[in-house]
Amino acid sequence: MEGGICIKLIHTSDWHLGRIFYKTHLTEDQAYVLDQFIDVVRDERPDVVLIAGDVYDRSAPPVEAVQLLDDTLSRIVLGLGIPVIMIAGNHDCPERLSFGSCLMQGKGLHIVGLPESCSPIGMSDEHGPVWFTPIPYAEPAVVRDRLGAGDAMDHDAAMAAQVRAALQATGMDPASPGCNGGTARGGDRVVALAHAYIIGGQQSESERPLTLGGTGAVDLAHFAPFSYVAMGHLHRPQTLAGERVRYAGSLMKYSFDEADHAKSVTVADIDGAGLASVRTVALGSRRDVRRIEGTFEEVARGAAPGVNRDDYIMACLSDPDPVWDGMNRLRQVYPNIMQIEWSAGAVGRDGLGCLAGAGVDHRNRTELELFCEFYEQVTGEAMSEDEIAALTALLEQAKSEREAAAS
Ligand SMILES: [Mn+2]
Repeated sequence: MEGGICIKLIHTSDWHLGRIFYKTHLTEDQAYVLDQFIDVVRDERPDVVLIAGDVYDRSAPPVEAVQLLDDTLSRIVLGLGIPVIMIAGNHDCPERLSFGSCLMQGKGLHIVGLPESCSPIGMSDEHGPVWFTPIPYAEPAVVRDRLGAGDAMDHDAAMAAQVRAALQATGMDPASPGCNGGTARGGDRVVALAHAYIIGGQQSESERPLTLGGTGAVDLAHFAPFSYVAMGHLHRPQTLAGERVRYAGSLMKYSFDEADHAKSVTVADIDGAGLASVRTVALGSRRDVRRIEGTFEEVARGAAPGVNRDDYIMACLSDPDPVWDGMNRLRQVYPNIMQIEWSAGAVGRDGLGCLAGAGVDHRNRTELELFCEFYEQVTGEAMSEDEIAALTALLEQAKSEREAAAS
């Protein structure tokens, strides 16, 4: 498509549609933020919207999440007439995400799930062409298999192979001129979308590690050929390599360690020389995710006027003594309290003696009672009936084994 004086893009990622946060479905919260996102797209009128992976939270997302994505993409692509390029992240199932992608690209929706589908999408402004090259998340074994990259033994080597394939597909790799019918020439601007953990990036608790035992990190240097890299995976918005390599951050806060994040959408202009200038537009939330600190008494006084009591709350309590049934009592004040955390006062001072209640009559209590109380102290939640049944069976078994050993 023909653009104006320079290419303008909107970059977002890590929507995690269908996410469940402490047993609460977030679809309504996500729909609330996506309404704002569509308003931003309508106001900014970018040439293209880039979604850099983790579109869904799970490989088989719930029906409501699929409907929300369908509705959101339709409003942008059909309603506003703005094309969208979307890649798979590590939470997405690449085959499911890219269902119908050949059919939809004619309408301006480009979905790329698998690493071999990295054909560039061409646009242009008055300075010439700009190529958008999708680099979806893929396990090293998948890259070895599908790109024939036998040396891709870890995420870093796999990313090197994926970037190589992406450049070859644009026709820009000098080692393979004209490969795959790509028509880009040296000097053309190329924008990449990728989903990876780049060394040096700041992590958050709600990101699923890419490997067990390792970091799955990749080197920033792989992205040197690109004018701008629209990254997904890290949930804190952040920039690496000047403004050229950027994580847009997640749609909302998905863990309590993100309480201080300001979630946003990234708007980038790519000028004729291929230099990106970046700004952000803030995204608000229906309910904030935040921590409250203090004693039980203080927290139980409730929200200050004008502060949303429906926010998702973690209460960090500093009481020196245990508080019974704290979760249920605080839920009267904050209906969406998710967790209670005890600061050093309650747990650290006297250690387990403090946890076991008043510590005077624990000999009169059953093992089951003691464990249930311990569980609730530590987790902030009562044990479920199933858990109590399982524990009862376990205690019975231990008891009969003790008796058998003694006889
Ligand atoms: Mn993610």
